Amino acid sequence: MIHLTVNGRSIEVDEGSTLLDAARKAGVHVPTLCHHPRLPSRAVCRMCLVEVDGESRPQPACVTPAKQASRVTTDSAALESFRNTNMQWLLARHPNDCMRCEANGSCQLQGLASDYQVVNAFEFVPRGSPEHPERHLTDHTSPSIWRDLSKCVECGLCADACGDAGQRQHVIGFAGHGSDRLPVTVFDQSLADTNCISCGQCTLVCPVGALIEAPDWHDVLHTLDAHRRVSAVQVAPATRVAISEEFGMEPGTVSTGRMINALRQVGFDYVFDTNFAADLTIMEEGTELMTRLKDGQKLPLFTSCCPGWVNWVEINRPDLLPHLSTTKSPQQMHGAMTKRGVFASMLGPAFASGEAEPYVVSVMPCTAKKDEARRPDMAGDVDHVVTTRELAKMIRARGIAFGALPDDGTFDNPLGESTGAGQIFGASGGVMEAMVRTAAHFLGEEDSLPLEWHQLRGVDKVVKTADVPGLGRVAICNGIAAAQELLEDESWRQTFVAIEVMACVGGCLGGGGEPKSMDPLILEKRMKAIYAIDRQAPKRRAHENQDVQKLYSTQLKHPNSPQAHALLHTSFAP
Ligand code: HC1
Ligand code: SF4
Repeated sequence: MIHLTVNGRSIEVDEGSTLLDAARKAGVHVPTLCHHPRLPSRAVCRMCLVEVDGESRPQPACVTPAKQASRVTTDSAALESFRNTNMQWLLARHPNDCMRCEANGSCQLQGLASDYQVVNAFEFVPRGSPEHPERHLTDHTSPSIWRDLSKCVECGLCADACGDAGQRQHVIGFAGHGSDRLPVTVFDQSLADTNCISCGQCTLVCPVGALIEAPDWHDVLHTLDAHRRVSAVQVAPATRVAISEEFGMEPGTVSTGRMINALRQVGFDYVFDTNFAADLTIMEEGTELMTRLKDGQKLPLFTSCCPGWVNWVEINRPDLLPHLSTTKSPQQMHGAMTKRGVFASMLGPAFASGEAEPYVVSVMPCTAKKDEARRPDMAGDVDHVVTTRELAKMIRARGIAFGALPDDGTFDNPLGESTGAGQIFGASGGVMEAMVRTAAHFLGEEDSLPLEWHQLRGVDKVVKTADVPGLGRVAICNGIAAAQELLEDESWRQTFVAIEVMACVGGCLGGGGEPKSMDPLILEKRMKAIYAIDRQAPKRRAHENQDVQKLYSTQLKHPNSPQAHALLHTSFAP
């Protein structure tokens, strides 16, 4: 252990800790703008400079190792004055449009400007460069991610989140020097023309509003206010947990009932559960796996409910497309059932015939779901996708006191009933665990195989595997970097029967549309909550969902039937 003092407070930290870790442990706030607990520190913003006895110059706390018996000062008059001047320089290059910015209220620069009561004394010099007048600072070409480099503070976190420390996509990298330096795409292309997979991890770490999810929430509120169509919303498994964080609750707090009540107050006529369609996905995908096993074809089967992963395959490895399950994702299945299936029939003949259509919105922890909803094969299943962060904005815009709502709302039916299997879709390994539970049933091994598969759980950025008696070996790629690692060795072809890939580490609970968090344990906390919901569920296997079974007996006949294929399956193209 290392013993040191921070502002006179004695503190003990582990070997390898930084001065920033020590300050935080001592309960001392040191400002940062370019630091994120899940990425390497670059020490570029200089906001975290601290004084260390014996050092002639201030040191950046985020990269300076804590040393035995150090005496550290974080709040001297000289440091405060330096930070204030630093902020003035940053603000001199930042547009002053906070009121209209999507990051308003969550922007770290805005927070620091307020903390340091900065009165901007320097002349405003916009970003971009006279040398590169052609450089596009704003880019709205992607259906998932918007960029506005005029707001960039050059922290580099987006480049790291997209690079080797994160998604290994390298879509964003720095170009230019001095005042011209900006994180741009290769050849300064529009995001839609790059190999961006829409995962949104860059938006999770951007401390300002330079990278955000393409905002759809304004359109949703306007559409609801027009009251022209029957409206329905579906909510993803991971959202009911993370939404709590947006309203100051402890990470891992489950807010299912509160969220349902809030969605009704926002103005939706029907509130449904994506988990219902996750159970349905298991019936379709599990049956598809059984058929492929019987035919010995196109194995291993890759899951296809993560649109970031599907994008990656289409862009980088189209040869793998035959291995992707043709089953639509739960979001798209749910949309199809709402627009053209059981819910439309319930609304009456005009809806059943397609003459009238309900307005369908989904709330997802994922930015790539926006792009998925626009895929040509499935366009129209879902009208608008909003992220967990956007849902919080909608709730605030409506003046709803989320924390004061009772946690007692219930989903509408049909399309609202679900099992614990649908819930665990929100965590890395959950889709496979749900599939294994139902495959055991298909194989007549339900009593002999375990319900819980702990080998498949966890948020570490690795490939997880398990041997399932009667089925074979299965794998989980926790994050797109883990998938690339698995594919580097051709043995995956012979080793596995089924492989789950989620593009974001942790699965959907770590999705690019989730609340931004500086808690290093945030993924673990959300994951625990997701498995707790499953443990408490009265039914925990997808095939036990009575409404799903009813759907088969009335409309879809049986899993993978022609009727099911028409509504619940899709195709992929390079
Ligand atoms: Fe997901 Fe899924 S689990 S992809 O992460 O298969 O986004 O939560 O809704 O569609 O169910 C996301 C989450 C989500 C789908 C389901
Ligand atoms: Fe990279 Fe994902 Fe951001 Fe695209 S969305 S730029 S792939 S981190």
